[in-house]
Amino acid sequence: MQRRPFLAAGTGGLLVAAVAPFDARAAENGVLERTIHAAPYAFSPSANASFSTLAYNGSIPGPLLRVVRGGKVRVNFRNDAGRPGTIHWHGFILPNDMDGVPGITQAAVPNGGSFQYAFNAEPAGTRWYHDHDGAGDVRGLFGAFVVDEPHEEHADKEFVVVLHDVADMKSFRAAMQGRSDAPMTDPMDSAEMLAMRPGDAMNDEVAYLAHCINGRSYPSGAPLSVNVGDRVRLRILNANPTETRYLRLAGHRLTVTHTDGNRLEVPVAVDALRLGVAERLDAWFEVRKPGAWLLQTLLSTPTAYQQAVLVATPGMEQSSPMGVSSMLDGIESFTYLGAGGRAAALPPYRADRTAHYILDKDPHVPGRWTMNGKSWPHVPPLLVKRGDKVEITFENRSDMEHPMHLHGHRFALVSTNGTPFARPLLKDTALVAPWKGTMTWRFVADAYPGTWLMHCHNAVHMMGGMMTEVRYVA
Ligand SMILES: [Cu+2]
Repeated sequence: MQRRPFLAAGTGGLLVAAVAPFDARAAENGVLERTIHAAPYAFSPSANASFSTLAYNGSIPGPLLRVVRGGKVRVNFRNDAGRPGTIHWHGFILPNDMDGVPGITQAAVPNGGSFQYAFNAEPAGTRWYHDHDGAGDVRGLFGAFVVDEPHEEHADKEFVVVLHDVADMKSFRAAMQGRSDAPMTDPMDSAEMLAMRPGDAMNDEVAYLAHCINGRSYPSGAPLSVNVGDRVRLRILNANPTETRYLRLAGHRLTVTHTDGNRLEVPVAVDALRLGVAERLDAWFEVRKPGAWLLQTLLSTPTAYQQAVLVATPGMEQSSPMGVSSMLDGIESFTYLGAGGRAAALPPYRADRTAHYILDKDPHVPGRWTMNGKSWPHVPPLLVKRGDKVEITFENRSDMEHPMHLHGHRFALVSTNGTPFARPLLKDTALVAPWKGTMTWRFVADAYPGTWLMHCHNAVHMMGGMMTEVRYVA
């Protein structure tokens, strides 16, 4: 009998179907062999727009990679992008020398060069891959990567939804120097806008020339075709290099089951998703009647309509779709606390290593971003021994949020802004709120030994120095 466990979230129930243990036989013959070729590309998200940029295999996003958990991944990376490059496998737990960080885990692959990536696909979930050398990913060098759990609950339809925007590289460079004049485009009543204070200089925003879902600007792009009765799974990735995104599906609530590809203990139903840079959410909905609805991000810009895709039942593709308001007022958005639930206190934890990072911008050098007052490569690495229990806290003194990312591990997000969670979220990237926002991670250093980057995934902040290492020592 078909179970409908995700729907239980709306009524506060528990997940009905347990995940069956991993069946090694299912992955026995799972081998993913691909060539990923980085090269210049004329990107055309709609009929009247074309941008000279970079892409993997002639598409933005790059090809969707998919393999069953435990399967072997062999990627032949060929670089003809006209610049050095590497591929980072975001959210994967893999040997350090496969992590794709130039100058740390491998030499950058020069233009005309190649590199073989080989690792086992672990863990299951919605993951992605992107360039990690300079602003290659900002230009378009990224793609989604789904690692399937063999016995996960069945979806009638499943769509990968990649949010991305074409950056105005001139404004990107200006933002890097702290002298951009690009406006904020978050919803007017979003946490991002509400964090603005009088006199706050908006000199680190990037301007975006086109807004896309799966490489198309609405109304270009094929509808997501669904049938009445379908339970639909969306695997959503925010590949925008600097901006948090809010996403809604008109006429529907969305039930979030996974954060960064990792299953929530209890799914949570919301009106709007919120994804920081590089975050992923898996969200489900059920099609209850024929119709046409927009799946759309919320932006306060005249071109906001572009970041949408039609979801339609057969025969409804031409009808005028239901849309959404660009305001967040009165609706329920996804939050870490909403998914994790409030606890009275954190469970005791005997950390072998603790680290506290104050995130800020350098008051003296425009465009320089700091961790404990220092910028990459001068932030001291966090040294851990294999097996150490680690606790990391962040405190954000700046006026912008920071999507902090740890390579090669998953951490438990156990509290934000002083509130401990009843059910910690398993993640690889999480947003620290501005103006004294705080966040605590816990994890065991039981990944592959090596040097793992930990950095803000906002490309402007990362390239401006908000980056350090978690380094395994003997
Ligand atoms: Cu940041």
